[in-house]
Amino acid sequence: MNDEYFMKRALSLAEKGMGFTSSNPLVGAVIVKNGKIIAEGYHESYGGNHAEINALNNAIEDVYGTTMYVNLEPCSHFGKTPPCVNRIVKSGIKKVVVAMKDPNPEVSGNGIKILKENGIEVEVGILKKEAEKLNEIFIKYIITKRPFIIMKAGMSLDGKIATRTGDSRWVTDEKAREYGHILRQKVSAILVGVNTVITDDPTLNTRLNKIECKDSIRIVLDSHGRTPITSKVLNINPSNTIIAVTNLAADENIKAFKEKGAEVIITPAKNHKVDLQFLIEELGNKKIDSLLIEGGGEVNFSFLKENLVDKVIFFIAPKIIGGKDAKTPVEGEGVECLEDAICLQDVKITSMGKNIMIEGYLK
Ligand code: AOF
Ligand code: ZN
Repeated sequence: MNDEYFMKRALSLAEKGMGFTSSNPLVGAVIVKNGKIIAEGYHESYGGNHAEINALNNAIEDVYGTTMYVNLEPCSHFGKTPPCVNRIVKSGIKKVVVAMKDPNPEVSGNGIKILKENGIEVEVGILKKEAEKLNEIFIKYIITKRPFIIMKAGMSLDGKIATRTGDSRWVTDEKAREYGHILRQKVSAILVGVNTVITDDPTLNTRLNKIECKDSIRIVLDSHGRTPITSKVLNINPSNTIIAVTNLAADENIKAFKEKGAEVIITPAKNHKVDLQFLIEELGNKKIDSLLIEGGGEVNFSFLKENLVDKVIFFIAPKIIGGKDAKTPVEGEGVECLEDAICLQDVKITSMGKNIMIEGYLK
């Protein structure tokens, strides 16, 4: 059993907090004595104990002289809880192995510095890449105060998200759809266009069998305030819904949305549409650290055009739908030349049941 083994354990503990810690990071910690884990802990929910404190509290033996593995640099600031480094120093832990430095400007190296000043050996960088991936949302949000934006789409082999008549249930298979719900669990908010609400009337809730679910905030892009008053987003848990309109929307519609219990964000109109930059900034101010864009094609293209997307996840099903009028995942006007095509980086391809998942990042 080596450093990587124990850090892997810290990372998988961290993952258990997924969906419950935002806008804070996912953090796990293990304490090792003579090659054996004697304590584990993770950050379970926003505002709660940090992982290091939970691990120390859970120790079944004296932690004096032991090594702690934690996927994020221990904090050095007074936030909602006192600094973890104080507790670590007091506990007599001899060595701390950290996967990555904390990007939070309030910590950013200071935690490591304090540990070292107190004679604790610190090693940084074990499974750094994995740790950064696990906390990609936190890293973007803590630095920019803007949400990490994931665009998700499921399409047929010939690139359609529905038939020409609009039949879209289901293009991808069950496994891919279940992964879609894991993504919903991971983010603070899910965004769709008003046309999706009008045609599909989705609930946009999270449905997972094995784990406890939380429902993300639902955001409808609705420039002219056309969301039907009878729609599910306005009638099932409406306080979890934000309707983003422009100042072109009728006052009585805005009033009706609010009376239903939804929140309304009014943005300036940009070419008769919601000003996405304005909206994203507003969502960041509301501590929404992550957003899953669930299309359609016009909405997807608008986000890409504005350079707002951080990560793209597409599922491809081995089915051929055909039809020049069948919708595709990215519409709008598209790019003119191939050299202007939006290219993904760090691409990962995974088989999922009969489907393929392709994910990658945008600069
Ligand atoms: C967490 N959980 O396990 C660790 C964190 O506002 P606070 O006091 O909860 O502090 C949040 C900051 O603490 C967070 O941005 C990160 O920099 C640091 N570490 N946070 O929520 C944890 N270890
Ligand atoms: Zn802490």
